[in-house]
Amino acid sequence: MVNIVPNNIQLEDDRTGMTVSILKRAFLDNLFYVQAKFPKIATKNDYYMALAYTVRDRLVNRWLNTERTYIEKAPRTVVYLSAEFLLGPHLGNNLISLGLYNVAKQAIEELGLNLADLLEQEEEPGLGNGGLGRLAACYIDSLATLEIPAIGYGIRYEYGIFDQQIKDGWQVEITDKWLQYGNPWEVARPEASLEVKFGGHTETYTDEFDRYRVRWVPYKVVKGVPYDTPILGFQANTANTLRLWKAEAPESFDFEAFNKGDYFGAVHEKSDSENITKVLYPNDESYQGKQLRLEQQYFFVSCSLQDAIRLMKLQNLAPERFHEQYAIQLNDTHPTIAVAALMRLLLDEYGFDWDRAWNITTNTFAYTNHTLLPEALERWPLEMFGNLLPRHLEIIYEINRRFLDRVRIKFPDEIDRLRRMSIIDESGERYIRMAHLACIGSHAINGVAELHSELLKKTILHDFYEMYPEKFTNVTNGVTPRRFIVLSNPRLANLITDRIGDGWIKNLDELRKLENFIEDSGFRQEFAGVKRAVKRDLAEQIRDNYGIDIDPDSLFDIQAKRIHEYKRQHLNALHIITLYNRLKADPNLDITPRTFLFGGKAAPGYYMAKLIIKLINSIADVVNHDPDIRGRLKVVFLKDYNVKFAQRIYPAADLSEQISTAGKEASGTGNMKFSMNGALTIGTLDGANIEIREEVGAENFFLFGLTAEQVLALKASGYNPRDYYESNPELKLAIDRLDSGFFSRGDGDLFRPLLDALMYQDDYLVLADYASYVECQDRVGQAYRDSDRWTRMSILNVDRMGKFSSDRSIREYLQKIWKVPPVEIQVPEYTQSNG
Ligand code: T68
Repeated sequence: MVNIVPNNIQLEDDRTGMTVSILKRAFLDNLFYVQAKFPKIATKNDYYMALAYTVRDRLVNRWLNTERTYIEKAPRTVVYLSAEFLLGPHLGNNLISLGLYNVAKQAIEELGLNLADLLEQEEEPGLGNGGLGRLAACYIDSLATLEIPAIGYGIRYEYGIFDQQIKDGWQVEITDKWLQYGNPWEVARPEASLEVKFGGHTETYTDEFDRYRVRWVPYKVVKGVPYDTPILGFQANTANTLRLWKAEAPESFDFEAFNKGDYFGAVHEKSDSENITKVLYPNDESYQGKQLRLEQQYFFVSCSLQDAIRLMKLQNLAPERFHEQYAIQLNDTHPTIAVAALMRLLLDEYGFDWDRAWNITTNTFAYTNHTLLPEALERWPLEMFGNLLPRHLEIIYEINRRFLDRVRIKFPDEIDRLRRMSIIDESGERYIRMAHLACIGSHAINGVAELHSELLKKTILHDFYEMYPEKFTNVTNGVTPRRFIVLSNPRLANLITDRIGDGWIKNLDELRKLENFIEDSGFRQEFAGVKRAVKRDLAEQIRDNYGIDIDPDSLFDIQAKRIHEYKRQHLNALHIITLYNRLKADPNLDITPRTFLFGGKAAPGYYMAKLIIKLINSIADVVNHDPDIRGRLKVVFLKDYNVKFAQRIYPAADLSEQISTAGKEASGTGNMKFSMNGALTIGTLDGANIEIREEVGAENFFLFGLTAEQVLALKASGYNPRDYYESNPELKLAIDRLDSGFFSRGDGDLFRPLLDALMYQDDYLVLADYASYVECQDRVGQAYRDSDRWTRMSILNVDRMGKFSSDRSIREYLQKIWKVPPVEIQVPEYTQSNG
């Protein structure tokens, strides 16, 4: 057992003190001793750092007691393996978890500063692309809040998702130097570094028991250095650890090269090693077979598995209990090499026989799929894979051989099935199919919304479903109400708490109590007042940052998410053009004033997505400056959409755009965050939209578009987008205006690639859904005019969002897959914790 404090020395009690005066003293103390600044010369960032350290000091006791409890009690633990954690800023969240927000606000104000200013200083760790990485962040929040022993393992990218600037309407990418002023929330643990092997070859030998064994002789070794961040539960003593790995060169390797006198070679090798965790790949939903990406994946997976086994040693547990000790979730296929990596450790390092190793492995892993898009499915060229991970390739061959034997038994004489299900794709150049390895090596496979899980079984994983029906399940995504209501929308949170108490924050189903207030006009007025106030704040920020005046009383119609053709930002754009065209045709037309806000990044190599950004900005240029419009339509593309900004956007929305082609969006999570903050959704029957509509009621949801089934049927029957263009005059005019260069200063070629894709291909059925979308938007515009009715619908959206708390999702994972019980953490005062 670890003594936190030697018997004869007491730590300063102030570190746990939570009063205004203690916080002020601690803040000034940290400014002086840690930042080494006195107030007169301190920058805003110094003040932010001083407050961050003050808050961190107040969670360390929980963190260490959690760690100590886990070492002593060795409870079964969830391991969340994810190449991405899109955390967002820590300070505000930690203040809320500790119940310190208001005290800190007062302390900071009494020192003549402003808490909002300091919160604004934090550079967020953008260690993810979008929904998948943000989901991982919500899940570790819920795991801690539910007091579940859990570890998140991932990669400490030096550069996270790029910063987006807009120049002349186009996206420009800037590197994200999130670490440049230091990160007060992480603790480096170089003493716990591990080594990861790459390349080389394998050898066989016989061990002392005369058994045939394999040894991997690598070409190079890279060091993994862990950086730990505490993940505090809301009003809980549990503070779990997010452990992110940074790649460095091992000293021994430098040394060899130095001895050969090759100084530059040695330094070069060092920077080569560090490259592994240099930068996050900025592609969501599309896969490129880059070797460095595979190196990233294997690097963090190898570190994490070794670390988990090391922790078991500390707990005096033998590795054959690995699957009893850990439930490891694979967040998409990115960490799936873990299946082969754990097999290798058990076979080669611990000498287990195959069947025992395989039993442990398959009982350990579970796999979450996040997409049906074929271009996103990971496959590694076999040769590259074999060069980098020769032993893992051998193991994968053996997994595959045994697996195909079983398929042959279950489905005799089905050669084509074997070909389809093999881990090795041999249709042309040979590839390793990671989703197949994940399905074979896991005991559970889930999609992230009902429809998505059904489609997985019917389409891309159909053969695996027939092979192992019992493995398949659904866990609909959820989001944390701590960050996405309490922190991001304090006015709404206070109003809710004022009426129903604060139990809803940990038990979101309690929001249903709001229904009792729906006939209370005072409540409805207050509720509408909250929305207006939040919209006014955002309008002010947009005026300051963009010099664009938007009307807070207009309908805020918002689409904020990664830019992708399947998400159909261009369908939204066609609607804006349509409204514009109507006003040009009849400037006195009585329409509902609207502000269209867009936010989102395009993958740097995705030309069409970048053209969509240019399209939105080009439309904005024309619409915002046309005197005929008289300010009734405004369009703003908000640059550099990230978690911090998302927190300002969701609360201000009246209308949430969830308009993906049915069957393409696995779940969506932004849809939940908007709705929780009282936005109504205009959406297709896709992903979690279906379940949101079920919960809030069809009458409180604006539905349009083809269903997933109709999409397939239309495509099968020979879809011709041109027919829709020819037969719909409003659509024709919108497209013709784009084609004529009306929105691009006469340059008719600018949007040609986009228009050609729509007119001749239209993979995502934009033209087929246009009429239904515009008709639905007309209903939205009408509904908004009855503001009391709108407010009622908005309240009911908040009221009925309980299902979409990530706490519910985590409970489902626990019950269906992980089977990990909670562990209560006792937090004694420092002075009592000597024993
Ligand atoms: C998203 N996927 C789904 N992928 O699109 C979304 N992909 O429907 C779902 O709600 C969310 O996952 C959570 O389940 C992604 O965000 C990626 O970001 C990604 C990143 C790298 C490679 C492939």
